[in-house]
Amino acid sequence: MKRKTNKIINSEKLNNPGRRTALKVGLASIPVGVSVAGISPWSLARAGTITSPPTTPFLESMPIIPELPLRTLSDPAFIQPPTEAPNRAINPSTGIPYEGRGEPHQFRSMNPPQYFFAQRYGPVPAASIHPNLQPQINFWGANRGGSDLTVDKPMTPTPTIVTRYQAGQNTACVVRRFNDLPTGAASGGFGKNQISIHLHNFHSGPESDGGPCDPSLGGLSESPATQGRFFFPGQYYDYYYNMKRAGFTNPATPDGDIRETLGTLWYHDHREGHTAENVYKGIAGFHIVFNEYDTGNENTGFRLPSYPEYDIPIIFTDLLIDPNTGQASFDLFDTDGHLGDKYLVNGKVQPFFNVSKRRYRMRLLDMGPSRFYQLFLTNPDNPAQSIPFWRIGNDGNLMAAPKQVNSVKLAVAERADVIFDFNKMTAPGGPAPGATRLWLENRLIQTSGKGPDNKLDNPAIPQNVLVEFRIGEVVPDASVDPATIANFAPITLPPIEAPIVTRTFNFNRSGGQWTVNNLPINCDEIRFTAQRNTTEKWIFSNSSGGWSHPIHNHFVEGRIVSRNGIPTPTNSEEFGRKDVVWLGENETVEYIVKVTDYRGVYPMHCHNVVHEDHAMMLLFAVQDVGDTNPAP
Ligand SMILES: [Cu+2]
Repeated sequence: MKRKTNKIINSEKLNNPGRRTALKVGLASIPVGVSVAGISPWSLARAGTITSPPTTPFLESMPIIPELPLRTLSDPAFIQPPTEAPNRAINPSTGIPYEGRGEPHQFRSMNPPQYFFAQRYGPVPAASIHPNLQPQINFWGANRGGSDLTVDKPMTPTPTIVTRYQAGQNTACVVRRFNDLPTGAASGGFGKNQISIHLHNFHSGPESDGGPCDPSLGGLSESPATQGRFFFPGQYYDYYYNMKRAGFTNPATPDGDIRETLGTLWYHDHREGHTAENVYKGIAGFHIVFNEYDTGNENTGFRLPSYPEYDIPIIFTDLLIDPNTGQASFDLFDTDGHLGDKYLVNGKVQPFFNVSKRRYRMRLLDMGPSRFYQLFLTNPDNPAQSIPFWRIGNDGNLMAAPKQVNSVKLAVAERADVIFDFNKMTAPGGPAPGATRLWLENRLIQTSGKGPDNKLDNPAIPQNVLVEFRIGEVVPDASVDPATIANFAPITLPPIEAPIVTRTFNFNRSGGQWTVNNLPINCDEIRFTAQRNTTEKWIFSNSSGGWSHPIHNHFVEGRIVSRNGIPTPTNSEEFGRKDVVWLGENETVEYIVKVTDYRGVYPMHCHNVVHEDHAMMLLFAVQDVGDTNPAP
């Protein structure tokens, strides 16, 4: 079958050049700091050509990310009431539709929204990320929903959203997101003020998924009159989350299948072609879902450490600071991937964090853009110690049972829920007796955006540290020791059903671009259609040497059933549900998914967001009738 040429994507890319191939010859002779073609010199600084200014670690405390408050419908944010159909009436003060959404909320009448949140996306006021660095003036973020950005200021990471599954109850919510980003070119030379906010791994209808684009909703059109997926300055977009597990349309399970329970999610911009820039600018935050068993209260259910005191979301990225400007720089022309040399952790460079001698749940998230991590706890005063801890979650899921580990590996977008028991670790007979501080450090060496070097650095090198935990006194702890948790039943693994279709996806490089089966994203093309309520086997393959790709598909998570022909061992951290697959060089992974409930268009892509933007992504659909295309 002949494939359509995508004229839109080509002109889009030329208007905001992201192609290294087209321009690298010309750029090579241009010194850093000289503006070309209207592109800020900041955006030209590249890892290897500059080094961030020196910083002294552990000068400031790691911030706790604030929670997004609930609002009532009488709040000014809801002067235009939330509606099932998108509000496409023209706002007389902007001349464009009030709402950017292009489709109605699916299945909303089954669970009408009960809880309402608002957020306004805008520029973050000059933000101190470290006392040795200049305040950052090019960050974007979201506020806590107030209508006055000078009072309720946008922040990054964006506020944590907390919602809940509750069987037998309707806990559905709407998150109204306003785009208050500035019009015109983005400050700093990178970023696109048209946004689409994806709730990573939630079982959402396509209209609330925050996808990159959709052929039926304007493809890549930049006209607010036709575009229905990303929304523009002056518009809002209502995201509806029914807070039901997958399977809720099955009359036998109106609350969904409890085995499909999700917990540690995150949300971020997903605008086609500009995701890396917008996430690097700061549009990323946590969305945590509690439930009847993982309650957020250490006195009930599984008795995991209580939120928010002892359940700490931690999001990290790596920044490159241009010493000439003092600002975070992003190289639009390096499509290998972006690497920084400063770890930014909850918005601060290499902070410390005061903890007590008790158990903490920490939710670790690699927000990219391109770095892979292998995280260890290290006693800087005795680096030879090996300090095990407990992993209880992988991506959005509790694992089958807690697992004691010495490290966790994270590709971009992957999460790990861990339990650090600072009392037991530092007690006599523990792995770090008497330790007064521990470092959370990344020992995985990575020297280019292509992927990690598959080598570990030595322990206790200060620049590898994300955060220093400073250990205080013993305090009461009602949580249970993970060693005593045999499993997380009834949240267990669903059975793997026989696939009706097998499809192969080769993540490779073709024509100077990142591709899936040799094709870059085309926002006007759906590459395959899965049949609703059936199971498929997807084979992810990476035959291009030297590259690693974290593969993510929206809408449904899956099970990694084999890696390089070897069935996933039951004691593997990968033995469970996953929404990101770390696809290393020359690897092949078999992944099983079952698509349920919603109909519509979703993407599959590499979550090295630079690869994603250039353009390792495809669109697929879920409908009542599917196809059997084996190599979409
Ligand atoms: Cu990739």
